[in-house]
Amino acid sequence: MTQYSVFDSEKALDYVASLAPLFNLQAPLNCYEFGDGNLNLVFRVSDSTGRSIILKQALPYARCVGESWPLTLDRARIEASVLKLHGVICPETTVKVLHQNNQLALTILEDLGQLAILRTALNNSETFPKLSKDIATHLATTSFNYSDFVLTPAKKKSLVSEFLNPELCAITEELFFDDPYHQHERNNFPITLTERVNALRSNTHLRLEVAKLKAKFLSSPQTLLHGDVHTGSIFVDANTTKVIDPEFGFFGPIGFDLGSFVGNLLLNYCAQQARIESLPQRRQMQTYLISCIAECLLTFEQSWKDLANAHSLDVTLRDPVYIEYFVGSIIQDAVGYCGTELIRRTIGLAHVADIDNIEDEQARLAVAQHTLFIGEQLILNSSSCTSQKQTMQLLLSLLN
Ligand code: SR1
Ligand code: MG
Repeated sequence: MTQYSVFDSEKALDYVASLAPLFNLQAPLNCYEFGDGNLNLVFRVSDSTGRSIILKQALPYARCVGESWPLTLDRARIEASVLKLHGVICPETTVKVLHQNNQLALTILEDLGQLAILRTALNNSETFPKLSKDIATHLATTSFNYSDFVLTPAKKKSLVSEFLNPELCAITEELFFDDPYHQHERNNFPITLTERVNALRSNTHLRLEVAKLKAKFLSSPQTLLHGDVHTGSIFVDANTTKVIDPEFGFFGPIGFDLGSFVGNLLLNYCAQQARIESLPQRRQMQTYLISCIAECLLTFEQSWKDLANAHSLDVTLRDPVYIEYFVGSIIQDAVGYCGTELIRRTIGLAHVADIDNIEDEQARLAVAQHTLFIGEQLILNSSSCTSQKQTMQLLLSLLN
């Protein structure tokens, strides 16, 4: 079976059955599709003993829009390859790839069904003690090891060309940096936000900062990014954190992944205002989210400096003064990208369930106003944030 065709449950089951010994599965097998993401098909195949695996297949179009938005199948190769490279560095926090077939645009992955999707769990007010440290360590360690501090220039250039990923980068370039700041049919916001959106669009300082962030996204191959670290790309329980879904992976600015993650925690923070009625319970959840952000930024900052001071191979970049400067610039970028994530998830094409599932229209609107305000302020003030401490000072001033 080498010619690409879109799988249904039967085809997925047959494919897995043909390789069953590889996954230690015993017949009879059972299969169903349960993907609810924006882009792909996701099947679970389980056996008579209760063992199971996940088969993920890329569709030749964006699932959330339909066949009118064609999309490269090569994203399946990118995703499996990023998982393998990140998995070598951070096996504990990266979902395991069991099998990869680039022609069929499919990947077989370990089943993480015993864990929860972070977005769903946060929306149910669940908290996870290891989450922020795990994600910060994952992002710091993978980004350091695929940066110029470690890779030879030749290896780095060869990897950059392996992970160009132009079509998925174009989605990010447009959805993060173009659409929200212009009139575009893909944008999605209630008419009641029009005045606020127009104010964002006519803010020349904001547009300048967004243009700088886009330019950096386009032209700064600093490391092999995941490219889409939102809370739907993370599985969790009390002891485990696993990152999935890096089909947007490419060599880009290190602060992008960190900013996306923090942005999603902030989206949840704002949404909790309308989700949790009881004031003490809401305060508890929001305090947890802020402490996650603080711990994540601090762990990232310290880990990156420690790694760079101890393990940099490049004779010039390993200068402690440069390392200090460079980590500061990552934090600054992360603050800016975090702001763009808040804005695009509020008024752009791809929203988050945290906000969209708030039933009360007025409450939902108030949350959207809040995320737009925080997003805008983070973008405008990112140049004053070159450390965790400065970033937390800014954030706390915006949230109180
Ligand atoms: C058309 S894809 C929309 C969004 O879903 C993905 O998960 C990315 O976040 C992308 O921006
Ligand atoms: Mg995804």
